[in-house]
Amino acid sequence: MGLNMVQKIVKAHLAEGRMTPGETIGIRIDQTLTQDATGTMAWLHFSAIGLPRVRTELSVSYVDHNTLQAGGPENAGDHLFLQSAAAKYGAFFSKAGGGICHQLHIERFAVPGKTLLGSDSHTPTAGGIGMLAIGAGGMDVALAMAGEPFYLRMPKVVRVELKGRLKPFVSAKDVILELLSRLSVKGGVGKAFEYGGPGVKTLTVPERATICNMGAELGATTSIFPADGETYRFLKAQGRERDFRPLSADPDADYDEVIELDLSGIEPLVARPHSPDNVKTVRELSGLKVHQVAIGSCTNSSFRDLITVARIFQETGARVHPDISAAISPGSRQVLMLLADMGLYQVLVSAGFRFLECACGPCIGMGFSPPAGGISVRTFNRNFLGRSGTKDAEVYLVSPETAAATAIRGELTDPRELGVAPIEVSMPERFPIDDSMILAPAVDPDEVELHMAPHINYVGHKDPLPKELSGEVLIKVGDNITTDHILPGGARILPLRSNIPAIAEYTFSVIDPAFAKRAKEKGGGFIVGGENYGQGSSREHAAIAPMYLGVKAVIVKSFARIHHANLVNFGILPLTFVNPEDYERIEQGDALRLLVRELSPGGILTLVNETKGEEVPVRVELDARGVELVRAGGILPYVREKQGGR
Ligand code: MIC
Ligand code: SF4
Repeated sequence: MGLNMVQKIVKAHLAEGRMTPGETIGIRIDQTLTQDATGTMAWLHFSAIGLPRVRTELSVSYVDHNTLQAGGPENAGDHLFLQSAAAKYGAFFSKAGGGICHQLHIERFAVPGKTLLGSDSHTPTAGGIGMLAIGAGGMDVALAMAGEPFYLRMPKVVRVELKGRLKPFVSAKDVILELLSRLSVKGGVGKAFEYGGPGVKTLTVPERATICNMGAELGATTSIFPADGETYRFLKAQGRERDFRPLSADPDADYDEVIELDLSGIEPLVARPHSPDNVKTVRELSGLKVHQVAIGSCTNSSFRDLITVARIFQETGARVHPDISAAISPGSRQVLMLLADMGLYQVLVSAGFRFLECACGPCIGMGFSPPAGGISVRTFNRNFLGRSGTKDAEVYLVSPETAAATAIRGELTDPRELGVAPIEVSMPERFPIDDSMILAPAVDPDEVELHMAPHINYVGHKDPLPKELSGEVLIKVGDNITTDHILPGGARILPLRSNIPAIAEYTFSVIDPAFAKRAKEKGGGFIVGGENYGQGSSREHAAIAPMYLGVKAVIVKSFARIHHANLVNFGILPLTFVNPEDYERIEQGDALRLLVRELSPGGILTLVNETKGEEVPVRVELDARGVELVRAGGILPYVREKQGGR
């Protein structure tokens, strides 16, 4: 039997385990990426592990999230720390304003057939070029930089068979929205999506990257496209043809599931508030009055996307509607330079667009927040409650084509209604290449001192697990709780990412502002939740902050992959209800007690609800390694002990 692409790459990198879906495997990591919002912790962890240099083929530390530097020294202080850590420990450093990590990585570093681990949930964007790219928490990335394998459950592999060709004004964003509408934000959990079929060659690398990017919203472990002639042309235009190696599935490869998608049948789609799978056709919602339009983010800020938007304005001769505030944050300076070289920057500026930095910006609530109750149409990947920085804003996710048409009309508009002739964006023979904002590591690491900005306050683990856990249910939440609910982003909170005691104050602040105070008063306790708990961002702060506040165990119906791994890394016991109905039998404020002396992988424990005088069976969601980690109080003491014991 032949192999699919995921199996091929996993097989070539397998350090431990068997490639059976659901089983824990350890894979060797070739490249890592970190970004500033998660990177400060990742590099603090790396420093705590105590190695002199990274052991990967390539590690890149990007600054793209916290670039607002609004009214305080934290952002800039973090940047200096990251720059010094990269220089000292042997990583490349991409300066603030250079671009969004995923866009830059695909342009300048990604290599087909290799593995990439990134401390950001959209790391699978590099699957667009044929990499096995996975998002993880900062600690897992720090360990990969230390040369440790990355542990995950071998995913089921889903083949998405693409047929036909997209109609004019329908694009990659609509493809992934179509999949989200079919499968939901839980539909990809435990799975990798592998794209194949005759439709693949009709999609350019940036379009493939858009699709892989939002595979994260399906909850998927990763997504991947073949590396073919189109990939070669892209790498050649980046001056990187030497990095090309072909990748495709064997003709007789086996899949756990097959989905067919006829590209020609897809129409412009929109995800309504507050979930990326809340999908309707643009036609159905056409006419919705809009306050702002934002174009950018790691999903849709490539040359292909911004040229398309510019051409729509050029062809129509239109300007941004007077009632709309419209902004563009280009994915990289290369994209910006290309627009300028083609005279299209001029077109967009004259049309009335506000140009923001080449960074994540509004996607993570760093600027351009909508007005109160405002409606914002964005080419981004997440529209979770409060993420834009405005608590009651309504965010709609669309393609660049739909965003352009909406900016022109002032209301949600199907781009086909503009009556513009189809737009073809061809790839330049050669992109404008300028790596001057990417700094190489220091030649002599000993010369470099870590710049510890005064606000940095590191907490990396807790005490070893006691024999019994007891305390109150501090909060009970429903299904699909995101890490944006647990630890929000935004201009006020993001600057605190390297200060755990300070950021912990904001735990659950969007849904329950009293949480942190209560947790501290009660000396910690339990969290109870529903399905897919912790979906979304990879931010390990959503585990570290609860750990700091004394959360002992999280009891839910099911976990999202990255958040689950983060809980384990910081010694919080992850439990699931054996009978999902038992969720109804526990309430906030109930006093719980749990004997954890007998902790075994997948074992069943009896949770005593002292308030109700009832008992509820719960499953230990840990493999053998996880049991060790939680017992030790997190992975840091475990790794230190392991290294010392060698
Ligand atoms: C996001 O899109 O939510 C982020 C911000 O990029 C996060 C990382 C973070 O919280 O720093 C992610 O996707 O992992
Ligand atoms: Fe940045 Fe937004 Fe992409 Fe996250 S989803 S990496 S915040 S652009």
